[in-house]
Amino acid sequence: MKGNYTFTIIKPCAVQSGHIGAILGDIADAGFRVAALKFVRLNKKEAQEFYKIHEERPFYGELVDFMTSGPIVVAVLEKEGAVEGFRSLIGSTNPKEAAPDTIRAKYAESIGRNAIHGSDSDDNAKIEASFFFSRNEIFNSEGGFVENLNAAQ
Ligand code: IDP
Repeated sequence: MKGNYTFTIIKPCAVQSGHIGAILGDIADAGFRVAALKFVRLNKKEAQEFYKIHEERPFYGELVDFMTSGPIVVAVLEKEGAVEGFRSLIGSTNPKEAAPDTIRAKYAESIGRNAIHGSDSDDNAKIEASFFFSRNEIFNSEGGFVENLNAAQ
């Protein structure tokens, strides 16, 4: 069964360009509820760990440098079929290939500086949300704690 939660990052380029409000507005307009939200800046070790899956890819160093270059907004979002729905909302990795009106088409500068992250599976949504948020920082629609994103799905 497809889950109801996903995880996102508004990346340093979009924060720096003043797009936090517009992007959160697009996310809300698409029917996602914010379950957790934080404004943070990663250090190098944290960025290397978060993107460890891309360690062997040629752009890994560039990605880590970029993701530590300024503050980011991290959030957990709730909607039925959240992971798939959110990937459609943000568009392709390369903004040149992203469908019109997607967040990357609107706010991304390049394939590296592509404005926003969205988890690619329910399992990764849980892992990525847990990287940034503790159990008492993710809320359900009644304001209670979401103990386990997978169990809640
Ligand atoms: P995704 O974010 O759309 O899931 P992935 O292939 O998982 O795309 O790549 C993770 C992130 O790595 C991308 O969002 C982008 O910021 C960066 N990235 C991917 N390909 C390149 C590249 O060719 N050059 C520089 N950065 C890249």
